[in-house]
Amino acid sequence: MSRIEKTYLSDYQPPCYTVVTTRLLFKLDPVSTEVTAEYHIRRLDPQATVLWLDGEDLQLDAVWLNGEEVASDQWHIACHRLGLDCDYDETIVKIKVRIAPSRNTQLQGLYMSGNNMCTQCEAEGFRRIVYSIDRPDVMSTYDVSCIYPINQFPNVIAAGQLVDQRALDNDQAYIRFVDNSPKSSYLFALVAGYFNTLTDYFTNSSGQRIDLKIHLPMQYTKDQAVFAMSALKKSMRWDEQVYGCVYDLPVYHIAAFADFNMGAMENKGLNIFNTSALLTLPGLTLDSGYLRVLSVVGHEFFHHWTGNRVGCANWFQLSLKEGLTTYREMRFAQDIYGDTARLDYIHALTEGQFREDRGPTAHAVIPQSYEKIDNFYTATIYTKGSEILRMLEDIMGRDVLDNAIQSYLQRYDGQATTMQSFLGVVFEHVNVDRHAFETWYRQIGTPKVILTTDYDPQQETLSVRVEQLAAQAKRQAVYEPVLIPIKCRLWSGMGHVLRPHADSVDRLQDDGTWVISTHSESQTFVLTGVKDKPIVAAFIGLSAPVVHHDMLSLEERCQLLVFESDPYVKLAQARHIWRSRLSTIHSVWSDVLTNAVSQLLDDWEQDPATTALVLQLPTLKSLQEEGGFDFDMLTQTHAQAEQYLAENWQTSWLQVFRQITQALRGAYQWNKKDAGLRKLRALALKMLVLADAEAYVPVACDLYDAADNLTDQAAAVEALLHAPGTVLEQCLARFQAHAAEHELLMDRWMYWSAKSCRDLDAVRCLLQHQHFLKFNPNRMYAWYSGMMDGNYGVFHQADGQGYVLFGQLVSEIDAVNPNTASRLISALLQGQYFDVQRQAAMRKVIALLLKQEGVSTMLREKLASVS
Ligand code: B3K
Ligand code: ZN
Repeated sequence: MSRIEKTYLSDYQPPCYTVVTTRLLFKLDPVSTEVTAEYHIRRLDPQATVLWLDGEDLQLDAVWLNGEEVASDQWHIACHRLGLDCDYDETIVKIKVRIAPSRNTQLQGLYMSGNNMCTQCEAEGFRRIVYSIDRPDVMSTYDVSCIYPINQFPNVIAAGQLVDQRALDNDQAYIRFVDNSPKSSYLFALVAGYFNTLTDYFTNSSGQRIDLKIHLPMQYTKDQAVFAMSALKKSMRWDEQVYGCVYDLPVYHIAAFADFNMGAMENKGLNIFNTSALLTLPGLTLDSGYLRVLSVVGHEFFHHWTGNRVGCANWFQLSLKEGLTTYREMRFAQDIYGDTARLDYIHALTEGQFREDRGPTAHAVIPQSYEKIDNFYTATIYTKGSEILRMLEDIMGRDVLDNAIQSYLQRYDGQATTMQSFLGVVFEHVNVDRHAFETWYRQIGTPKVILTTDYDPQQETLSVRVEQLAAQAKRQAVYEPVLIPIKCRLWSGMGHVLRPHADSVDRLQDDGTWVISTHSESQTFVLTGVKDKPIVAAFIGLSAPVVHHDMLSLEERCQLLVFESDPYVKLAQARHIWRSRLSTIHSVWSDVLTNAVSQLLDDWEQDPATTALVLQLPTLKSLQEEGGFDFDMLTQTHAQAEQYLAENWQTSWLQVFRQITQALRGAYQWNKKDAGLRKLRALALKMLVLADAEAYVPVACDLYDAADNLTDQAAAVEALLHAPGTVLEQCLARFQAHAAEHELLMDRWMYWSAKSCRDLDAVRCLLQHQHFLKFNPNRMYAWYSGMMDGNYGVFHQADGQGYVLFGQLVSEIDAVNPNTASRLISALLQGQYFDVQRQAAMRKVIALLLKQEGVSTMLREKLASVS
């Protein structure tokens, strides 16, 4: 078994030695690459006499200390560390190792993606390239040389200034890059291969020209990078305008590969992307995919300041760069695409982060310990970290927060720092209860807020009582109140906005919204000047990362569905309605709900995207994993409710379908308006096929045939998932035939194939398919999402065989790539929401996996969270 020690925040010590300069020489060869590192080491702690260097999966060839070779019997290698006696204030340490990129299936360190070579060093991948002080608070300059076979790798790129390049004998070549601004080792990057390069430039606000280059492996045409390039330029301009963050290196490289553990990596001057987060074409990319590319390109660019220039002192501070950068990314997406972009972040919070908080791997935004930090690139660190900051907008206004962020960046430029330093600057700008705000970072779990209101028509006052407690009371014995802004709007029963007196609330706006903020366990606010009995639309825009309850009647909820313009409030109310109706033993439907659905469908043109989201039942997975359902019962009621929704409004769905089809004539364009229309039309088509397959399966097939884009093809396939017979199979076979051209289309095919398996035998069969590539994270996530989005019932079949099959698969993937295995396993960690029989079956598989020889530390840390 691999190493099991934990790292604790309380044990953090600054480094004893630091690295001033790093010189690297690579002799690139996929089978055996020789890496020589020469470090100028400076002692920081005068007491230190042993220099410890991190290393993993390295073959150590030689070590020199101040020019003298150190005999191998003088090396101390233990627990992935090399110790060298080093009683000097300044030392030159040189180390030669060998690594095998072609056998590196973990995709951490230097590895092959097809015939190309690339790196991934965050969080601890640099130590898989060469022995190093691999921690974020050690920052060094980099001088990187490569000797490489020119025919195999015509393009070799590292960050920094290209200072030398020449041909050598024997078809070898030499290249050298110098990066004189110090960076942490996790930001090191190198790529080598045969690339198609899209070039452009950007003139920064100081008038300096920045060359922009997107490098794609040869099988991808440059047009697939055009959208990403424009997104990059938009991000650069936006960051200058909003935060005054100017990019001042002469060149910005992006390279993309099909084998990558996550979306992208912000290596300074040389971002590396997963092709899935960079390439776009209408026939390749869903509408949601375009928004993702815009956001991820922005995110990685914004790291240039929040992360790279101002870094983290240790990995416990991860949210300092990831929460803050996600916040900046969200602002950018909203500014460029429009307010509906916010819904994706809300979804990531309510479906991803809240689920994490309810499960066994719940952790604080600043965790106290970890075994593998790679397990902590989570929704909590990213999304909750971002949402905590976003709250300050509702309390103080966006400008104040923007100024605070700018001051922080100016003050800490060039340093690796902590969340405390950041908050120190923030509190110079904002006047809120610091303790109650900081508790957000320390406390594990989602707060629950209960709102009760009392209207006094004589006094025209509305009392709003706010109570906060832990959402998972059983898991959180002690709950400390946090600072919570609640943004609201009041509606009369006739659909008019009611404005309270401005002095009884904070930040009363023209649109009738206002804010109350609390940091007490319970507090009552009295609003004056409320002229009519109001319906409170609360937590507009999800103004705090909490679950919230109110005492509205079904009728009031339905009124909000119709009156309120904020998509989050609509969605939250719809979700509440579906959830409570699906859990009643009575019929799901009632007159008020029926009327609201009819009205929403009549008024669909007001906001097609939100109408689609509101009229879509929450998924089985999301309902079940919130607790309170008998799974078998839920599966039945869910299907019945959906069927009724389809049949009872068949005429409306048809009308919507026809009108939108009319509106969408013309070639595909990605914009908010068309994307919203396509989203609602997709739902309408699915409903029509559910209502009358015989009549509408041909309509779906026609849409598939006529589609000039993947989004409409997806609408047809998703509708055909509900069709009887073999029509779906035929459609997928056609899709597969042209998907062979592009692995991202093959991922889509895998997603739909997983979704359409009707039993475990079909799943087994798919696992044997030649395109079921266990070493490729994208393919595995595609299969997994297909299972979880559309085949949840087969995965959770009562005899537990789905879990057994899944356990075997995860174990095989773990042997290849622990990162992927550790992400997939989360499906098995939600046993608490299932019946005893299913829980026991999941536990059995977990126990078996834990006992397996060679289980990775990453996977074991996750498995151990439930045992
Ligand atoms: N910083 C990287 C994620 C690295 C994940 C390491 N396991 C991407 C990002 O957040 O921008
Ligand atoms: Zn990031």
